Amino acid sequence: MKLLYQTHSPFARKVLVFAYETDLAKQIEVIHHETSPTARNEEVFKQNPLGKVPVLLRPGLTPLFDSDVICAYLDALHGGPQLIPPNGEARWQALRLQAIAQGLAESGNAIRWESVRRPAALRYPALQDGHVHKLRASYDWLERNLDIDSQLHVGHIALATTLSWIEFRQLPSFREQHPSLNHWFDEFERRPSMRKTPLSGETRD
Ligand SMILES: N[C@@H](CCC(=O)N[C@@H](CS)C(=O)NCC(=O)O)C(=O)O
Repeated sequence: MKLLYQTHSPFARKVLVFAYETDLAKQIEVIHHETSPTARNEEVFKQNPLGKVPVLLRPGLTPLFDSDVICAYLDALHGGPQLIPPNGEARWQALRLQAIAQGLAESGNAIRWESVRRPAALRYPALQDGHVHKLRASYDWLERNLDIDSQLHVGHIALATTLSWIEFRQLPSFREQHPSLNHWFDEFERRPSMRKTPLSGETRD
């Protein structure tokens, strides 16, 4: 399999960390692509009409996107413990945490558009403020609700890769007043799957 990837994408890294955690990474060739809505990447558009990474290319089968779908597919390929719990309340907790992580990455990206990516004359401070508020509210929510003691699941992977990217991009920090979240994240970053997938590079718009 091939993974259309980006070394500075939290969504792409989520898939690769998931692949390491499920021992599938050795079956995946990682191919870096730069993507931006203002800089069309033909190779990515050929596989995903949204022009976004990650995309998983499977021999003889259709391409898969986005990161949620690819993780669900990978979870069906390995023989270890499921990282997306198949049923019960554990399933909804894992998927809900994944949803928060996805939303954090999307809001972080919106903040970057309003602070560094969009030309200065086109920025809208109220929109940036609104997304900063979502980050701060989510950090508070995570401090109260993160299931730090449950078995590893997709939500943990999505959250750790997103928080790592938030620090990498120097977005509003989760470090202040969230001791439990901090401790959990620092521990998670020590996992080999995280160490093997460092973030690097700059967005090209
Ligand atoms: N919901 C998607 C989001 C993917 C995404 O936004 N990828 C970014 C890289 S971080 C991208 O390729 N953006 C290009 C664009 O928006 O045109 C997922 O979870 O995979």
